[in-house]
Amino acid sequence: MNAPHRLSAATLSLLPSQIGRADHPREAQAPAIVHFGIGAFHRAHQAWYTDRAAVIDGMAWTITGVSMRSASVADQLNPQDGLYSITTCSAQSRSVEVLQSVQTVLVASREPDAVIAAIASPHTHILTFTVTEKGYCRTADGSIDRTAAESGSIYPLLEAGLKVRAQKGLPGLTLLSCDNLANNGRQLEALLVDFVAARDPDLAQWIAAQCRFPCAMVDRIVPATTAQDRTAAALALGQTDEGAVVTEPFSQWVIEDRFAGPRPAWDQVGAELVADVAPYEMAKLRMLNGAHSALAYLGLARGHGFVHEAVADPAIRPVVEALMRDEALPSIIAASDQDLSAYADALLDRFANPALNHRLIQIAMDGSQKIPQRWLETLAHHQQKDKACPAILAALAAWRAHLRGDNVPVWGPVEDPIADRLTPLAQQDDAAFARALFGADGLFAAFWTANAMSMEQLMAALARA
Ligand code: CS2
Repeated sequence: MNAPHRLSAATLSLLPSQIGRADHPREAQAPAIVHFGIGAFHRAHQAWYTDRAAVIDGMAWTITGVSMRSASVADQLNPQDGLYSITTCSAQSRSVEVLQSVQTVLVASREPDAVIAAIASPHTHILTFTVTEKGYCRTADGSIDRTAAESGSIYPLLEAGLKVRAQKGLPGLTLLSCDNLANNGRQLEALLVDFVAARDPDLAQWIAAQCRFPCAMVDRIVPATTAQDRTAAALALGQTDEGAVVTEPFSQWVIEDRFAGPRPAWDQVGAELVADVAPYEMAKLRMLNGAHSALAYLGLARGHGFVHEAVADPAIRPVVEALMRDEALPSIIAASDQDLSAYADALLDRFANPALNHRLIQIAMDGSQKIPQRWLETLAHHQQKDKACPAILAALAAWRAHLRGDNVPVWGPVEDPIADRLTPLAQQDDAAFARALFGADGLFAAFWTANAMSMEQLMAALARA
């Protein structure tokens, strides 16, 4: 096909009329958000809410995106003046809109001073984060891993930028974590304050007193964009779009109402501002993400590539249903407006979306960082009541097979920051593997230490996988 123009501010007026876009000016002096980890998820979630809020605010907040290492998103979006399309699709519908909330993308590894200046800018009020679980640089017990934090992480940048603010007498910022961690805001606060305190106790005190770290539950399924998705976007736009993202119609953002200063009118475009995020966050991590990880490892083992294929497999679906309904659900104390059984129904429908092509191998990545909050906290909860969790144990056994390398011939190397420790353990016999991870001194003992009964059940599950 022939798509001569590349999407940009200059070609915006050439877009076909059916392409949605919020009408808003992009002002240089606009209040700003600096976002760390500008992958597809941020572009289809927080940036989408921010774009929509511009109409309500009558003033467009702008986003400066930061990639920590790779220049690929900068190369996609900067030549397009930050513009990109999002295609929302289900079996029944498909719509395309162009978003304008991202202004520019910086690459921290090559221009750290520009990132520090963005944090220190008087126009900046909010820092948001989707740096993935491993981006928080936590040790197995949840404290800061200084070696990881010193090598190309968010922490030195935050420290330097906030130091300039403190020195100039500028107000503190809201640091809003949008990653799938339990209690994500408090974790970020504790990790950052701890990181800074070792070198600059005064600054650590300033951060604790002047900045706010709300917790948030974020939800939208956003698969990694493929070449095919870009071709489809170009067809719809009549222009090429290297930054295109594809997502589902559903989106949810529940944010703890705890800001240091102003924020976009996110609450008027669908986000929920609440006093306590914990029940929403727990339901999302244990039910949605817990089911996702189970689909990934059980699905790959049975030769599936996508979430919608795995959830349709009669050998897998009952396990995933049991994981959500019988194991995760009863471990959660729901908020008054939450119906967790309806939530499970809705999740099964979302997983079945045939238009998304959400890759299981994408979800299987970084299991060591995800499994504690997705499965192990549920196991620990039920163990106290001597209740067995056969579905989670079956999923754990499938994870072990993945770590052992069973899926490598088809899906390539195991991607996990501690794969070099986990793979040799997974290759040992069942008992040695189980003890090394979940025994009294196990790698994951801080989240779940299996008692004698659970150990026996885990061994049976491992023998079956
Ligand atoms: C997924 C999540 O990749 C994964 O581990 O479970 O990215 C999931 O798609 C999102 O959290 C949905 O909101």
